[in-house]
Amino acid sequence: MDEQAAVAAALEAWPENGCVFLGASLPVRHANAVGLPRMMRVFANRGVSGIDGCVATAAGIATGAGEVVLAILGDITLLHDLNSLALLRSSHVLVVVLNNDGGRIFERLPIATRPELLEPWFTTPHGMTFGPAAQQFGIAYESPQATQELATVIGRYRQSGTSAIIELDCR
Ligand SMILES: Cc1ncc(C[n+]2csc(CCOP(=O)(O)OP(=O)(O)O)c2C)c(N)n1
Repeated sequence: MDEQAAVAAALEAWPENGCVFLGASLPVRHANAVGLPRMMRVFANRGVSGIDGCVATAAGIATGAGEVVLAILGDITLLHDLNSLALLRSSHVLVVVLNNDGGRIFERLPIATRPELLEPWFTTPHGMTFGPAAQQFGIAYESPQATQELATVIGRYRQSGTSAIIELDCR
């Protein structure tokens, strides 16, 4: 699935004044590129360096606001804070993970001219998907194949009061 189209569809499925957490790296840039379809409360982290603690932050926002948060994250960002999935049993967060198998922002940066360094030290592909992690933490899991299906899934979990990991194959 195209990442930017996925971010646009996820935001389009979100209500006026809803809470959105945008992960560092490409998710926040995609959202900046496509824009918000309506007014929303948008959050992002710098943290120690950007991709750390993003699941915990989204859970904190959900708890503080007392409502569901849409969190759009990269796969490395989600892996970096995987243990915080335990918080999603009591905080209502819909994690949309753009799984492009690594930190693909680096393919757009000057380091991309050094292929011998790029993959082992920057993109760090891992080959993992998130169904088993969702199962381990007792969180619902969905893997919609198209943007229309993504919107339907988001709509369903927005009403449900339960958290979910919604994984998109962006490889
Ligand atoms: C704590 C921390 N460690 C390392 C980095 C360096 N870093 C910036 S982007 C990135 C990759 C993020 O990958 P992913 O979340 O999959 O997003 P994508 O680049 O594919 O959008 C890394 C490791 C960082 N920002 N923060």
